[in-house]
Order: sequence, then structure tokens, then C-alpha cells
Amino acid sequence: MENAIIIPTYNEAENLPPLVAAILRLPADLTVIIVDDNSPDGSGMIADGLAERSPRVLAHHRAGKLGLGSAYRAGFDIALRGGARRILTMDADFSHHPCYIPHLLALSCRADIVVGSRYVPGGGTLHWGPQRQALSRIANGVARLALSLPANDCTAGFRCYRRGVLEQVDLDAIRSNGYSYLVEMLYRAARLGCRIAETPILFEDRRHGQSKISRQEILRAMATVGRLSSERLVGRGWGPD
Ligand SMILES: Nc1nc2c(ncn2[C@@H]2O[C@H](COP(=O)(O)OP(=O)(O)OP(=O)(O)O)[C@@H](O)[C@H]2O)c(=O)[nH]1
Ligand SMILES: [Mg+2]
Repeated sequence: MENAIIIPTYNEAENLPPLVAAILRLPADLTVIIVDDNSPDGSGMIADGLAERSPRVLAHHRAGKLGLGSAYRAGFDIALRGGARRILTMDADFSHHPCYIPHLLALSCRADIVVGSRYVPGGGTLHWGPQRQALSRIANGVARLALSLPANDCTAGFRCYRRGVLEQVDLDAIRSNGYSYLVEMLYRAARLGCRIAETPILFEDRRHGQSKISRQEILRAMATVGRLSSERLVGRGWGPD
């Protein structure tokens, strides 16, 4: 496979078929890797059906809801083993529109990681209330400043990684599992000197189904930023011996 796109799913039965169809229509050599966590709504069976109909779709099943970070990790392993040179990640709910994929791929000629970003000129969120907008902006601002991340949207899951990034970053050392996985991945890649570029996207509200973001998840993400920033200070010799 030349390029792989990892789609983690948990209860995305209504979104998955039209999303995969839209991706397969794109003029790009893409293999879709669906990582499903035994979704109660049958997304896993739908993924199997899609994989039966197209050799460009792979379905990977896990026993239960094991978290977004480890779902990416499982997908990365499959993509790397399959020889993919570029590995994308995206949500299954159409918040990340497939129309941006060719642009992410094109930009990855110039950068190690390309982020589909809400927070660069031309990007944004559609149909979000003021509370969610504020929460996302604050979380991003805190993560970016505390960790000196070279990106405006560090919690975005719409990304294109060059293969070398996933080979260089010690994936086993990433301790976060939920949404903070995205922050930790960017942090570790930036520390290794990876070049990060952003391209604007309009992030839409999910089409069907429910969000899996919980209050607990947000607290965990804040704790991750705290852990990484103290790791950074200790690394600079500012912490205890
Ligand atoms: N395999 C797997 N996928 C997950 C898990 N948690 C979330 N996902 C998927 O990860 C993607 C992002 O999750 P969402 O619930 O859409 O979170 P969000 O996009 O931040 O929030 P909303 O857009 O408001 O729903 C979706 O495709 C989910 O189905 C998990 O534990 N395992
Ligand atoms: Mg979503």
C-alpha cells in the first residue's frame, strides 16, 4: 500500500459506509484501515462488509473499547507492516471531510506531519456552540504554550504522517491513550525535529451518532499536558535529580 488512512470507530454505523465510499472515490492510492472496538451498534460488521467489497479496505477488530490512542497505534502497526509511505488519521463522523485528503497528501512532500487545522486562517468549526469553541481553543492554547508546540491545532486528529515519523517516534513510550495521544504524538515528533505544517479545514459537527468525549477525557488531557511539560523541564535540568 502506498498511503493508508486509519479510521478508529466506536459506534459509527451510519457514518462509516458513506465515509469509506467518499474516500475510495478520491483520486489517490489510499488503503482504508478501520480499527473498531467491538462497537455495540455493529460498526465492526459493517467494516467487514466494506472490506469484503473492496481490497482497499481492511477491518481490524479489538475486543472492547480500548481507547483512541491505542486504536491509532494498532492502525499504525498495520500500515507500517503493509509498507505505507504516508499514514493519515481521521475521525469516522464526517467532522473531517474527505475532500481535504488530497491536499494533506500533497503537502506532506514538504513536511513530516501535516495537520488539518481549525486554527489557521481559512479554517474553523461549523455549528459549534460558544462553550465548545471556547473549550477547544483554551485546551489548544494551553497545550501549545506549555509544550511549545509548533502548531495552532494540536488536538486535531486529521493528520498525515510520513512513514519516517512513525518509525522515529518511540510509539511504545506514548503513555496517553485518549485524545491526549494526539498532543503527546505531536510533542514527541516536534522534539525529534520533525517539520509540522498546517492546512486549514472546516471542522463540521458529527453527522450521526454521539460524541465519545467525556469530562474525564478532558481532565486526562490536561494531566497529560502537565506530565509532558514537567518532563520537558526535567529534560532541561530544571527539575529534581
Ligand atoms: N476504536 C476506537 N475508536 C474510538 C474510540 N473513542 C473514539 N473513537 C473514534 O474516534 C473518533 C473521534 O471520536 P468522537 O467521539 O467523534 O470525538 P470528537 O470528534 O472529539 O467529538 P464529536 O465530534 O463531538 O463527536 C471517532 O471516529 C470515534 O468513533 C475508542 O475507544 N476506540
Ligand atoms: Mg468527532
